[in-house]
Amino acid sequence: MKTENINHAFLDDVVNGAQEDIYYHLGVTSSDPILVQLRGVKAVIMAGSGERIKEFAKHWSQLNGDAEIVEFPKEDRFVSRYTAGVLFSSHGMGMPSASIALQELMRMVFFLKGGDLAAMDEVFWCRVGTSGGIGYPPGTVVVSSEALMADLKPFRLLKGGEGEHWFDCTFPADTFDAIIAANQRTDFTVVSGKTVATNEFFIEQFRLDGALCLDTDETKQAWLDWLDTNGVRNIEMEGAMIAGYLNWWGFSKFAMICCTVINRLDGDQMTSSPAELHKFSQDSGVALFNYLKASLLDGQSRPGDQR
Ligand code: R2B
Ligand code: URA
Repeated sequence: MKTENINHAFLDDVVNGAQEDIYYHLGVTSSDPILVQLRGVKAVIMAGSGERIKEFAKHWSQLNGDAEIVEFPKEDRFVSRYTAGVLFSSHGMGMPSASIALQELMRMVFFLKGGDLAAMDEVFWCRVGTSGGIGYPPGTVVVSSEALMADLKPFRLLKGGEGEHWFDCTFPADTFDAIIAANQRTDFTVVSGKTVATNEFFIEQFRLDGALCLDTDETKQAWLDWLDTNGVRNIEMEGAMIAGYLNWWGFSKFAMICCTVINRLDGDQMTSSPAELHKFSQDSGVALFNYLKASLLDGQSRPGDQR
C-alpha cells in the first residue's frame, strides 16, 4: 500500500475513535453497529445497478450456506449488501457517481481494517458491468488490463486553475490473469485488453444516435479504428477512475470484468433482445463468481464452474 497517498490526517482519527466518519451516500457511519459484522471483508464488488447488487449478494450467500445478508439501510443513492466476507455496492453510471461510491467504500475499508495496511491489501476489489465491444460479438467478457479516457490517456481530474492530477490506470496483471485462469471452461469468450472509460455515453463514445451528435460515420470509424489499433477491447464509463483511485492507495488486487452488449463496429443502438442482454449480464457475474470461488472458497473451489 502507498501509505503516503492515504488521507491519514482524517482517517486515523476515525480508526482511533476521535472522529466519526459519515458514509453519507452509503447511509451508514463508522459508529453504526452493522459495520461490526463487516470487519472480515475480503472483497468489495461494485456494479452499476442496485438490482444487480441484490442478486449478487443473494447468490454469494447461497454459495456460502445461506450466510446472513446485511442490508445497508439507505438505498436512494447506492445499494449495498454484505455477506460471507464480500461487500457488494452499486455505483450508478459514470465516473462522477462511481467516484463517490468508491471513496466512501475505500474509507470504510480503512476503518474496517483498523488502518492495518497489510490487512487492507488483502482485499480484492472488482467492478462488474456492461460495455460496448470493439470487434467482438456481444456477449464477450472483457477483463481489463488498463483503462484510459476517450483520448487514450489515463484518468485525470481538474485541480482548479492549477492544471490536472493524473492517475495510473493499469490493472494488476496477476489479478486479471487469475480471473482468466478461473474462467477456462465457460460457454462464453473471455479476453483481456484495454478499456476506454468515457464521461459521456453518446458524444464521448462517438455515437451517431444521440440527441446531440458531433460526429459522422467517418470520424466515428476513425476513433474506433484508433482504439482498436491501440489494443482497446471495450468502452464503458467507470474503469479509468476506479483503477486510478485503487492504484493511488496502492491496492494490489483489483479488476474490472465487463460483458459487451454491442459490437460498436456494427452500430450504436442496443439491438440484442432482453433475454440476450440478461444472459450477457449473467455471464460477467459467472466470471466474477468463478474467480471468487477459486480465490475465497479455498478447498471447495472449482475454477471454471458455471452458475
Ligand atoms: C456501462 O454501461 C453504463 C451505460 O449504459 C455505464 O455505467 C457503463 O460503464
Ligand atoms: N456501456 C457503455 O458505456 N457503452 C456501451 O456501448 C455499452 C454499455
